[in-house]
Amino acid sequence: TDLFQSPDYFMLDDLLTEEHKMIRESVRAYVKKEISPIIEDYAQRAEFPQQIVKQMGDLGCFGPTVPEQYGGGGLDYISYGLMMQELERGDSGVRSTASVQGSLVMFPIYAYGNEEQRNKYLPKLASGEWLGCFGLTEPDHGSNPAGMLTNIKDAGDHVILNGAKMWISNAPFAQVAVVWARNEQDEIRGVIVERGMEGFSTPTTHGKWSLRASATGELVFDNVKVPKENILPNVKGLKGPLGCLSKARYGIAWGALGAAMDCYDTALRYAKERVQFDRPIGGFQLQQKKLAEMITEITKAQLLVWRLGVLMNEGKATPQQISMAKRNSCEIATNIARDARQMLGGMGITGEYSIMRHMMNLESVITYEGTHDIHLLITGMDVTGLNAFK
Ligand code: TGC
Ligand code: FAD
Repeated sequence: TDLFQSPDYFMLDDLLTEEHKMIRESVRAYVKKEISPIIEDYAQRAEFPQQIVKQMGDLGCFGPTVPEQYGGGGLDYISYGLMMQELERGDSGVRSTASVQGSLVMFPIYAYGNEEQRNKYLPKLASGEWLGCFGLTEPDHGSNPAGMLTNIKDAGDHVILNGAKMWISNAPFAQVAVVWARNEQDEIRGVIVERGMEGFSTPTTHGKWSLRASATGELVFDNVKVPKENILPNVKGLKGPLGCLSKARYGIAWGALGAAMDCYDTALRYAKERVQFDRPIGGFQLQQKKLAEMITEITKAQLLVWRLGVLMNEGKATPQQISMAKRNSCEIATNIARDARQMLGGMGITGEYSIMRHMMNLESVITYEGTHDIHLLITGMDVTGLNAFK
């Protein structure tokens, strides 16, 4: 086929079912047809391609692990991982849109919501009719969300929401926001805020050099009256938002590999074609070292995320394992993108090739959903039993 090459050095396809491979092919074909031809242009213009929301909904990229009765895919975690891998092969911002919608908006409504909330929101989010966003980070509380200031106060049949969230993916276009706020009992609660509620605004964040094709914004709450029926009843405390992050970080562990694969494929093809000193640059040992290390790291990471997917399916994956995989994939993908970019020489800095865009995008991916440092400290705490945060 003329679809993208998929590095598979250790025949990992043998570990996938026919259904997994079909899902991967369909998302790969979608990316090839609808994303790759347009994405560079949108990124250059720093514009969000709004049409992808409905397209990804139709394809089943939103909430693939949510049960079918709510519009989800009823699929396993390997399927979800493969979808994220293929979307991020196109662009990390496209994968971001899907991560937020599925893991950070649909998952909490499914896992912590009641039946009315599930029925009201999930089918419209799954189909892409509505776009959602997730508000945890605040201007003064990023890595340490436990310190959040955004708050709700009881006012009879509703609560009054005040505060602000920052760096929120999808915010400028979202109809629905899952927002984490502190109540008067000092508990962190999830509330569903809808566009149009008085006092709620979503100013766009401009000037990003990364994830330019993804819309980022603030969420500002100025005495917003939120009906009590919009509070997620079944979770209290930071484990609510952190539980969502576990699902999204898992998807990113697969997704960042997609970006790495695209950089590797591009550099490999270029190295075989580009002639300097009368031979293809791929014949030089220095370039071979880069390519050999890329495929080695991709292969190791593929095994790690596949195993993590099996543990997720069995309900045995720990947040610490997810942190390690997210961190490792981001680490290798950023290194691969940088090396691949150098292999293309001057061409590597242009939009003719996807590498520079991936490289810049990955600076967000290595920062959001917990920074590289935070994930390292989670592993450090796990192996030593000593908490470096407190
Ligand atoms: P800590 O005391 O460790 O934990 C509080 C409670 O939460 C539980 N827990 C988890 N549960 C599920 N999954 C996880 N990953 C969990 N991690 C912790 C924990 O067991 C405890 O439960 P309980 O029952 O005892 O109350 O909390 P801490 O305040 O010490 O925080 C630790 C730390 C630093 C690891 C945490 O704050 C953290 O992960 N910080 C990073 C913040 C972060 O990742 N923000 C992401 C914002 S969202 C985003 O970036 C979206 S980008 C999406 C896109 O565009 O793709
Ligand atoms: P800070 O927490 O201020 O960290 C600054 C530096 O200090 C980092 O290097 C960090 O590693 C380091 N540091 C912090 N604490 C420690 C420590 N204890 N030990 C050692 N080093 C430490 N958030 C959402 O809620 N929803 C979203 O949809 C969302 N989308 C995003 C999209 C983009 C494009 C970006 C860039 C961010 C997004 N975020 C989102 C926010 C993201 O999760 C935060 O940026 C991230 O958690 C880090 O917080 P911060 O930016 O405040 O950095």
